[in-house]
Amino acid sequence: MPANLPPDARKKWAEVEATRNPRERIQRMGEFLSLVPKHKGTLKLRGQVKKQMAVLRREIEEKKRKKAGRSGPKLFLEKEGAAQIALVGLTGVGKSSLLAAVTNAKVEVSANPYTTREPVPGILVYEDIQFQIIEAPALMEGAADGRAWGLQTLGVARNSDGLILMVDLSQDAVGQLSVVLGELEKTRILVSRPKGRVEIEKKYMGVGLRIILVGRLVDCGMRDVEELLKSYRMSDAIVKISGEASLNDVEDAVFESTTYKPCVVVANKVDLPNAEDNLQSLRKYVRERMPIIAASCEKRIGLEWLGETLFRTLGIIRVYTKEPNQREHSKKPFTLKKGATVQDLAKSIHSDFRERFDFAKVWSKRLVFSPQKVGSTFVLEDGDTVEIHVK
Ligand SMILES: Nc1nc2c(ncn2[C@@H]2O[C@H](COP(=O)(O)OP(=O)(O)OP(=O)(O)O)[C@@H](O)[C@H]2O)c(=O)[nH]1
Ligand SMILES: [Mg+2]
Repeated sequence: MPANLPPDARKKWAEVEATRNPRERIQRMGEFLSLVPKHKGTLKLRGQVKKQMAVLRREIEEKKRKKAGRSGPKLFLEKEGAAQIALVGLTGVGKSSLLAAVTNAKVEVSANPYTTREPVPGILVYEDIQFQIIEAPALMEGAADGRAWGLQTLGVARNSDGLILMVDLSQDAVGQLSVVLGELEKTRILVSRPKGRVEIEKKYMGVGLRIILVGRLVDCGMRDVEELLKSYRMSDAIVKISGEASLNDVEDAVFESTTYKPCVVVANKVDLPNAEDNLQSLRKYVRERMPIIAASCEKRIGLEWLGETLFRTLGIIRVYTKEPNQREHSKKPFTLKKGATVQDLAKSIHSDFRERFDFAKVWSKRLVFSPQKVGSTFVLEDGDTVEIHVK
């Protein structure tokens, strides 16, 4: 069920959206909350907005501290490489040990709990691409309710392209994973692909509302979607709905509250006693939901699978480009999402390319003849080489 907010609350949310200044945004969010009726149907929504307010407050604090010359914990780290992966788990499971083993990062490994107190990035090289892995300070029960640095860690997770969920096999791994999943769920970070997906891309005034439906609305029609968005004063946006989506999913997208992250589980300390039993229980608990890598950071077991598993789970492809007058393609690939087209590639090379696009030539093992002349809607695959011709 959508939260069914009164019109003045919806109008207020439009004001929140239009406000960039963090302090004013918090103020408007507070005003918004006072207009939201307090019943069960709005519980999740209220929680989500309060969390956003808490994150903004931290951002303000951080800025103040920076001005005063003291450095505090960073909220977000600049993305590097093909994807940013947040490494999360309870304390002592071996997050720093993993970072030290597979990336270039210098981190402190210690048997003392809560050693890592702020996000630490490192680069993992997989074939010809790189993943940025960020060790986030340990999660604990209550993190989503603001305990310790919990919201900061969940913020890092939300901002990432995917997650490594780490557990310690010498302990109750299922229990650890369920705490982590519980905290993620409370902040509406999904770890399994939702049936439907709603993306709202806000546009400038005058563009109008364009709804692209590549799937099915389960409990409403296009009209309802339009009305809902208009009630939030969203009149200029491109809305993409794929799979099976409900009106509630559309409203969630307005608040950008639900997000899906592909996950890989790293079950560490496989060298310790009881690890086999705990691994078996973990496999039963996780089933097909996400891949599990049984590893030992200390004994260097299983770590060689991490790059490939991340690559597969994130669903990315590498595409090489070639200049029309050159023989060799680029050494460094572009990384795109599976299903990306020649046009997506063109866009990521240069914003101009989209309009100036004429045709492309594609070299690929899967084609009977290479190169093949293709149009902008041609779907690319991992390993393809593309030569783009512009008008
Ligand atoms: N036996 C064994 N011990 C490990 C392994 N990996 C890490 N450890 C130990 O586990 C302890 C915690 O490791 P860290 O890497 O600091 O754990 P963390 O998850 O970063 O912990 P915090 O940052 O403190 O939350 C250290 O004493 C490590 O030596 C492993 O594969 N096997
Ligand atoms: Mg650590």
